[in-house]
Amino acid sequence: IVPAFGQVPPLKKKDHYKVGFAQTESNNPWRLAQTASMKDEAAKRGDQLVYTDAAGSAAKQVADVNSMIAQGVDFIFLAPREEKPLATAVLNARRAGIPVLAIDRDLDQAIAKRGQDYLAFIGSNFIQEGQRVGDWTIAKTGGKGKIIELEGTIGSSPANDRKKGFDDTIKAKAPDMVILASQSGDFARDKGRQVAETLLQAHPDATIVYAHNDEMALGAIAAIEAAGKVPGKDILVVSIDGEKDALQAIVDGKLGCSCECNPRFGPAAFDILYKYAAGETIPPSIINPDHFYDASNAAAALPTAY
Ligand code: GYE
Repeated sequence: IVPAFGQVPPLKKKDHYKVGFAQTESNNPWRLAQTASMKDEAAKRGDQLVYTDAAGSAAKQVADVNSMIAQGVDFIFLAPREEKPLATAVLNARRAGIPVLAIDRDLDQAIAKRGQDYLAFIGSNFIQEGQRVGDWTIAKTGGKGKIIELEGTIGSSPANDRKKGFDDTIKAKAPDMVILASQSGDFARDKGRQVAETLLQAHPDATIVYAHNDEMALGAIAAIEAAGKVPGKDILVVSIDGEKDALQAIVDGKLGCSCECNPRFGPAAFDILYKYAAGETIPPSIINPDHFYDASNAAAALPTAY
């Protein structure tokens, strides 16, 4: 039975499921921790997991979702690389009668709607993450500084929202701060280093780097050091995620802060699947609480970091 448009497909109650997990890429510790958490949870519950890695390509990820549909999975966990192309893939799943849960990144609501075309989104409040880093930076600098912003993957919900949260906070609360330049480093360490290198050369007066994730912040720290400057002294670096390398960089004084964004989705994501099958109502947006790390607590968080 194909459900009417605007209705999430039902899920039969079973002990074990064949589920798909469409990962976006695997080139950093955050993604590896997320994949491990999903695989561990599937194994714990005795569910069969069809795992795909889109290797940083939205087109491949669309094909991955289509292949899961063809293989007749019961349910799809999707970590969508970009908001628009993957929203279209979600509509294919809905037409095939397969419920989808968006994990960690969300989809374009003009194309596919939470609670109608797909079951729900579970992840962080990215606007709030940007706001929290903005507030911390203003407090740390007394509201003064010239900022270089390293954006995440173009067209992804965390890049859009982390930019909005931070930029709006600076605009509203710190009239003496300016964002000199803002460019995508694709959430990757290498790309972050390259973009930071170019932007630091073009703007030698920069005093702050805001990166949308730790990988790019670590790339920026390398670029700052290569330029003969001292991260944490000449240039304050701030970011998001809370990876082990980033917590260590905070302990070492090179990174100012990192707002947590937890990658360990397995237990909560599978809970949602089983609750939905049991007939429970699933809220369309499920927001993970985030910790916040700086010099006051980074060392204590290191032992359990990824
Ligand atoms: O912050 C980043 C990863 O989508 C929330 O993607 C996630 C982000 C995370 O590549 O490091």
